[in-house]
Amino acid sequence: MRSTQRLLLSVGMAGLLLTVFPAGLPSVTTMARADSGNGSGHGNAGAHGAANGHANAAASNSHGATASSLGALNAAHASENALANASSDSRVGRIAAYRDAAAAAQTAADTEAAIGDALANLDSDGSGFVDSADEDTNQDGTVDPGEGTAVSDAIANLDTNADGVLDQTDIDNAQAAAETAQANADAKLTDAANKPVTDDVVDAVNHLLGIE
Ligand SMILES: [Ca+2]
Ligand SMILES: [Ca+2]
Repeated sequence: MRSTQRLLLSVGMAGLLLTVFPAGLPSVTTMARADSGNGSGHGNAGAHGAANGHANAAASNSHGATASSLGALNAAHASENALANASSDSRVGRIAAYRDAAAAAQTAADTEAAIGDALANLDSDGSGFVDSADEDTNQDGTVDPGEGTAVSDAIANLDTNADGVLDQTDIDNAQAAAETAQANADAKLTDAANKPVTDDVVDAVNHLLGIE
């Protein structure tokens, strides 16, 4: 849905640009670069300035951070294409690196939560941990065909130390991994920013990048 919003915004900007440049529609990449430049600059005149101002106002209204407080992070307005292809040294490239790191952090947090869910829901024999014995989900002494696949899948996907058991050690490992991944994402965002990264700024950038 966020991608759709960004696409609609891009289409709207393209329409405005088209009225100014009827001879040719600027490429998406050109628009993104212009957008990026506007993020750290002032006073762009004409249709582009109006379009960007509108986008910034929308971000500000719904997420508390002003375009000014975002500073260079206004480049998060960049198109998907620009994010995917930007040089890693560029502002948009650094923001793309943050987006990737944030996604990894979310995956790590999801893994930690999934291990907790497995311990809460898949411990069929009440041992306090999940292992192959829990595949006999009704504990009748027989693992029937199709029985216990949730258990075996969980062990296959979530066993952080590959000992065949899901237990507190796996939660601890996953928590540490999630914290490391989040710290990495935080560092990437700081690296992309040129102003203080407040919670409102994080929210606004995440909104622009489709991260929730
Ligand atoms: Ca068990
Ligand atoms: Ca384990």
